[in-house]
Amino acid sequence: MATQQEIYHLKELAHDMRVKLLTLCGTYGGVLHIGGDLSMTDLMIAIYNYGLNVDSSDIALPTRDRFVLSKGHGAMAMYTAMSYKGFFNYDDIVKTYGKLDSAYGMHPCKVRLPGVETSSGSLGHGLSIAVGMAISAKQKKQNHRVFCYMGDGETCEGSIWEAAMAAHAKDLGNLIGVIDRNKQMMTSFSEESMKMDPYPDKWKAFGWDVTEIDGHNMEEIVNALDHLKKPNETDKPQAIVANTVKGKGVSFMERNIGWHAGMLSEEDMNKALKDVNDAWDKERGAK
Ligand SMILES: Cc1ncc(C[n+]2csc(CCOP(=O)(O)OP(=O)(O)O)c2C)c(N)n1
Repeated sequence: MATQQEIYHLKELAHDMRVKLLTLCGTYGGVLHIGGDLSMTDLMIAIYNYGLNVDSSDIALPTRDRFVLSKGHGAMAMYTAMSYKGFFNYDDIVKTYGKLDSAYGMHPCKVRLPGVETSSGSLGHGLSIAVGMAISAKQKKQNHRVFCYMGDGETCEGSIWEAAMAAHAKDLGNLIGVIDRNKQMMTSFSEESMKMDPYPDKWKAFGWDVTEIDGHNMEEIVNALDHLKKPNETDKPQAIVANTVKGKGVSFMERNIGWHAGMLSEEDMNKALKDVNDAWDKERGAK
């Protein structure tokens, strides 16, 4: 169980990460998947800096938890969350991010970045990879867990549901799916394109244990991570359906289809930074 202090520290990191993402988006001269990065921020901070059993000084430890970023366009959110855990130096990331031949690509490459478990970017594949990792761990009688982070739009891919069925069939209690349910895709709102609700029920129907949370409430995120069953306690794969907001924290980005990806002018960057700094001041004042 996390102490109040630990939760406050995670919130502090999430705020710092928002500032870093928005500053990068306004300064590096290229496009960032800023909408989806901001919907991931609280979850990724909590996963890497609280929930996952990983050690950046021993990245090949067989007992480490595995993390698969299926929503590969959220790479920058993952690199940043990992940097607080000591995997990467943030200044190194921003020096080359998104540039030709950079190790820190817009989508992650495990060959170039030790510590990243899977290359991704083409949506719909991560859960199948995670299922394979979880089957392998079971066969080897290893007790670590495999986390797979998906976008809700991504879960329109049929391959996700094939993998979900396989996870149930193979009794993968060591597999955890985290779904970033921001109800937006690249150019549309999810419910307009595909009618995904009742969304958590779909995972339940595929044999998964499901917890639904507010993906921007650090207490709820930490509580959901705390209550995950251990691989030796269940045969059911577990899903955390996290209700999130694309562009979270920035008034002109939230739920705005135009902000799947983009770059910020200096004026808009300052406006965005003021939004997140004001929210953080309010949060701190309430402490
Ligand atoms: C197979 C495949 N088709 C299309 C794309 C282009 N694409 C990138 S992000 C995205 C939207 C994904 O929506 P979601 O998974 O909900 O991500 P989020 O809205 O959280 O960014 C699409 C269609 C892709 N990367 N891979």
